[in-house]
Amino acid sequence: MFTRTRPSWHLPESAATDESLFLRRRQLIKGIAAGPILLSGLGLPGSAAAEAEAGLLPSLYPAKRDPAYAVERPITPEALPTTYNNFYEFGSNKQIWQAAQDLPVQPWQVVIDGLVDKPMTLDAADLVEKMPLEERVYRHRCVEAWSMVVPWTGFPLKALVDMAAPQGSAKYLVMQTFEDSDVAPGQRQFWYPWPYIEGLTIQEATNPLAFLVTGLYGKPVPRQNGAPLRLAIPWKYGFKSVKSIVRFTFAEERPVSFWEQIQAAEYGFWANVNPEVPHPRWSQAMETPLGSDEKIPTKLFNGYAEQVAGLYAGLEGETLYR
Ligand SMILES: Nc1nc2c(c(=O)[nH]1)N[C@H]1C(S)=C(S)[C@@H](COP(=O)(O)O)O[C@H]1N2
Ligand SMILES: [Mo]
Repeated sequence: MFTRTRPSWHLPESAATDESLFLRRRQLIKGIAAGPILLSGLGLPGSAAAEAEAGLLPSLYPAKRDPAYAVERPITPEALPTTYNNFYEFGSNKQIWQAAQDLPVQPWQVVIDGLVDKPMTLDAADLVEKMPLEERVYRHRCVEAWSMVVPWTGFPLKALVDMAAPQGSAKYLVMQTFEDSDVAPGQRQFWYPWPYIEGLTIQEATNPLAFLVTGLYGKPVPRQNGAPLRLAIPWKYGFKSVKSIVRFTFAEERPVSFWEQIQAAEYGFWANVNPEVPHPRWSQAMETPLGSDEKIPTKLFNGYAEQVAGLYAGLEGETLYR
């Protein structure tokens, strides 16, 4: 008889030793981690390597930085966030950046549907060209207790919401990652509930901080970081920032997101960063910036309380911080 043996469900814990050793090693080699050198070592044919380098619409970068979004900590060196990733579609470890180069990003169809007056299907390139691109430096705090500070390029998610014209009954925005197990070997692991989806309330999605990312470090966003279009929702744990989005659906019902389907007791819908609410298996009080072995205090709403705390007034009965 065929029995399904399920692995133990969890995001790998950001555990101290292995992880910080790895991070320091990355820092040591960052001098050689310049894209073209490593890409030429991938055995990609010349044109594929060039396309992998270029990404979507390279002529739009760099975009002007918006000084309203600044972080007092230093920006993480580019070689780290581009070589240390969570992208389970390409594998359940952090070393997936080369595997992700197989993802074709052009053309890339985006569907906007559900409870909207203007459902549409359009190419990501056409969408991005319509939108007001700017650069913002944001903090990013993974639920595993590592963090980074990166300059994303993109546009407010609100611009997409406004374009779609949601109906009064729409309460949630659901975002879905591509599905293609030919290029994404992780999606052959049938025990995961593919496709990856995430959701926000419409109020969250239209908060000025909610950002749709098209670029990183003044260039098109690399595939391993969620090309050609990913979310950056800096006051929530990193798993809410869904990558490589193909569908935006406006819904009345709250979605059950990817990680919540896997382990609801550990990864909830709200997932707001709070140093005082531990993960069931580890503390969230401190975080390790990528590239360092120091631990720094985590901030309520990841440092964005002033902009977002008001979104949760009256919701104190909910599990807001997991
Ligand atoms: N589709 C998809 N989106 C995803 C993930 C994923 O595995 N698949 N991982 C999430 C997690 S846990 C984090 S911390 C961030 C990591 O983004 P980065 O690799 O650009 O740092 O992406 C989030 N978005
Ligand atoms: Mo994460």
